[in-house]
Amino acid sequence: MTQQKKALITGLTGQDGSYLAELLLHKGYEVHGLIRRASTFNTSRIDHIYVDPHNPNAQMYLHYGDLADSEQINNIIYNVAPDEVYHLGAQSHVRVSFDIPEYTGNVTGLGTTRILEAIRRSRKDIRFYQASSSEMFGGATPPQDEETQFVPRSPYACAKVYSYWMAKNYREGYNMFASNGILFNHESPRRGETFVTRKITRGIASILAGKEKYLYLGNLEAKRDWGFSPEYVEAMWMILQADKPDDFVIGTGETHSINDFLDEAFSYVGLNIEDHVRIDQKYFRPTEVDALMANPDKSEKVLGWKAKVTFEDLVKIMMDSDMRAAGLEVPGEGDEIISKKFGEKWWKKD
Ligand code: NDP
Ligand code: GDR
Repeated sequence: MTQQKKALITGLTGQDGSYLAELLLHKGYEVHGLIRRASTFNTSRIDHIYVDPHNPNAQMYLHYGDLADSEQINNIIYNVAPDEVYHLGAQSHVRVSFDIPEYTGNVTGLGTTRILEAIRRSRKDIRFYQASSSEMFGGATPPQDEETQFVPRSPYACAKVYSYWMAKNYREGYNMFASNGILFNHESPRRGETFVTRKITRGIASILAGKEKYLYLGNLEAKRDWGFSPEYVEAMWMILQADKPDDFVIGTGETHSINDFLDEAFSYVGLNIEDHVRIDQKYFRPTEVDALMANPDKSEKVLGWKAKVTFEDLVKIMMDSDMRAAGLEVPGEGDEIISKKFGEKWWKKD
């Protein structure tokens, strides 16, 4: 019998952390997660998979800590002794990183070094996944791949570039299995409410429910390569199962503007954009990333990973979910896409 694998996830309570935990539990892993103490509950994305540790069936364990606290990180990595560490924890909001650049550098940048150091000091054979980002490409001309130069355009992106290089440095300097997944934007019904896709689908649901009249947004011209989070956490797992540590771009290979997203979402529910969308300067960024589009050829060739959910599918999946949450009747095309493309899906609640 093969031994049960143990994984530690930072950022367990976030969009990706919650799907990844579900995927790893489904694969039979024992899952450990770093969570922050908050004065209100911050576990809504993982409540449905949480089992009280007194229960003999419990396979997921939570550990209080913070990426700014190296002592606790050292303790957790030493005591848990995981086989794999998925480092997803970060101050992940690009616009917010302009307001709190130092904090973002500490958590999104130095947080990675704290984990890498803890691994190096405890057991160097632990496999490490770094949540790198297409934001690192910033001002580089699309399409972007593993060879594209980084041109970071925000404190967040600068912190991620630092983390990317630290992962590579520990791979080369200490022979550690440290890999970067350079993931392009990926969304889902669990996406944080202030990222643009979720803000739009949730905003439209509120308008339909008669709670709001307008949706206030910033730059509608920017283009992104948007995919579906559950598929992207599968890529993270595949990256750590590869024969050797390496860096991989993960994306769909398509790009669309915020305007395209609005068109698709408003037409899905039969509303008029002009009647409901207003521009507010406060959502613009001091420096913008104009266009991102992945060239994901390497991940398809080496990992066998390819996105199934298209841009149009994604909008429908997110609209159905937010309309359901608002107590509205749902068009249902998003639900159909999920069952057609995934059959028996491994994630439960959305
Ligand atoms: P989220 O913002 O949804 O989740 C971030 C997670 O990090 C949360 O669990 C949050 O905890 C945790 N966190 C934040 N600050 C700290 C801290 N100081 N100490 C410990 N934990 C902390 O991000 P996503 O799930 O969308 O993304 C996961 C990772 O992938 C992030 O690193 C992100 O930067 C990166 N990424 C994301 C992409 C995307 O399109 N989603 C694309 C490329 C990279 P809490 O719940 O308490 O706030
Ligand atoms: P991004 O995602 O910055 O790409 O980072 P976000 O959804 O915040 O912005 C995408 C684009 O939409 C424009 N935009 C707005 N954005 C927000 N949040 N709110 C608005 O009202 C609004 N109006 C227009 C932005 O200017 C931008 O061009 C996400 C995060 O998940 C990162 O952690 C991750 O690394 C990258 O994706 C890949």
